[in-house]
Amino acid sequence: MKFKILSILAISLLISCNSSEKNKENKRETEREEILDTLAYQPEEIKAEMLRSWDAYKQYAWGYDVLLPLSKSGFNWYEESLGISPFDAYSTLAIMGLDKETKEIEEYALSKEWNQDIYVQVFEVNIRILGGLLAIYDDTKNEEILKKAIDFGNRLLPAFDSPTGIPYHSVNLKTGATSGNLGKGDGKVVNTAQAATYLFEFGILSYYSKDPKYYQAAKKATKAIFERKSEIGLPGDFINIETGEWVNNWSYLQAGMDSYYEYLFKSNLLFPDPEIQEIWEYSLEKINQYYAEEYDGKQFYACVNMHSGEIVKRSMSLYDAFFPAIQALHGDIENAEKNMATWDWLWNKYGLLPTRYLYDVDSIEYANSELNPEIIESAYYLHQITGKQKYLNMIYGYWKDIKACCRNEVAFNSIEDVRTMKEKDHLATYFFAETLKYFYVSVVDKNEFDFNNYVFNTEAHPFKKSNFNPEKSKIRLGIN
Ligand code: DMJ
Repeated sequence: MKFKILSILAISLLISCNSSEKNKENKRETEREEILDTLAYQPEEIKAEMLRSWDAYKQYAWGYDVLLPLSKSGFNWYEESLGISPFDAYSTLAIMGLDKETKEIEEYALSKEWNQDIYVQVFEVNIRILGGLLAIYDDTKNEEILKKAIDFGNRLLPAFDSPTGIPYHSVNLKTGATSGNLGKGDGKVVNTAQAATYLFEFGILSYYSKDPKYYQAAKKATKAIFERKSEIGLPGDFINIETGEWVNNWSYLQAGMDSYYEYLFKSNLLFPDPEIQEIWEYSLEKINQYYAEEYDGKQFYACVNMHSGEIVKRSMSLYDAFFPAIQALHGDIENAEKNMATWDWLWNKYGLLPTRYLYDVDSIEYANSELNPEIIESAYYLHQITGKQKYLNMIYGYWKDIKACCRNEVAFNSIEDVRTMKEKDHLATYFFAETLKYFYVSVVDKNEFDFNNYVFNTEAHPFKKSNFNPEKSKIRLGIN
């Protein structure tokens, strides 16, 4: 009897906890609906916040890679600074028409020498520094900047000199020596995103330098991943670049694989390549067949075994929130909207996205949140493509929440734990490149920035489609 009473008590406690959780979520949503009018922001506000944060970087961290906004100091990724933040900030400042600041960065980029005796992560510097340099060139057409981009690209190329054509994890900018020693396993292992997120920047570099070698190296690496797909057509998540063998057999959309898929699609928008187009179509079909699942009435994209397709983990990392944008641009509005609804639900549950959440057990795996842009990016694409006000409303809500939890005396900071909103002394470089850019272009007039005219790299550096002539692309990139 005692046991029965205890069980009833436990069950009712569980029900009441669940329903109070649900009530909390519903309340947040209702609140958001009710105060939407007061949430709308103007582009000037984002511009002012960009300037304020940029000034803080200049004042406290100039010369360093990133700003530490709480201790008001700077931090470097490696033993020597690469000075990354300015490369990421340029294209956002340019869209905002902040000419004095962009001129300063252009001069800074011209003064930069890359002959540094340090090993840098090929993936990260490609999307941020090479992507940033190319965005400066695209905007200014300053040939000296193009020379800097070519010089930087040439310093990355030795990394691709491997038995498979997949780049080593890192390369020494001065000597061209490669090192896999920051990777997993035996030190020659990279994840799929590190292996094959180069088509876009290397394609632009080939186009402007008129030398196909960059695009061809990127394409070889991409095909090396695709050709090693499993018997059911899925790539794995970690590969040995020398043997070409998978060292892990999971497959997913999350960080570690995300931008491999992103570039299969996006590079075609600038440089149509039938081979890559075919790989993308094939891969999308597999994503929908194996990763996608409806769970508890929502659309999720799970981690699966690359050989059997069986679900191995039901999780979502905030990076995979980029995917509704891709689905929408590809034309799969139905799945894009379902997927976006899931991300918005998770944001509303915590008031920010945790880095990783396990949706089957309703639990956070990694609770930090680093001002990442992906959910804003997807809401922006969906608003542009469907014209539905609800997506702009989501963006208004995200801005309100970020201001409430992350705005500090000098700029913005990351969060250690979304459950407590404990602050973290870090401002990632992509906050300048992506997060503030997406907030800005979501509300700015079409005359100032027209979504339809641009394709963004994975770091949100925008490239004008009309700058790239398809016929010239074929010759300059060596596309058959
Ligand atoms: C960015 O550096 C890039 O978008 C990258 O592809 C993964 N995500 C981070 C920001 O979250």
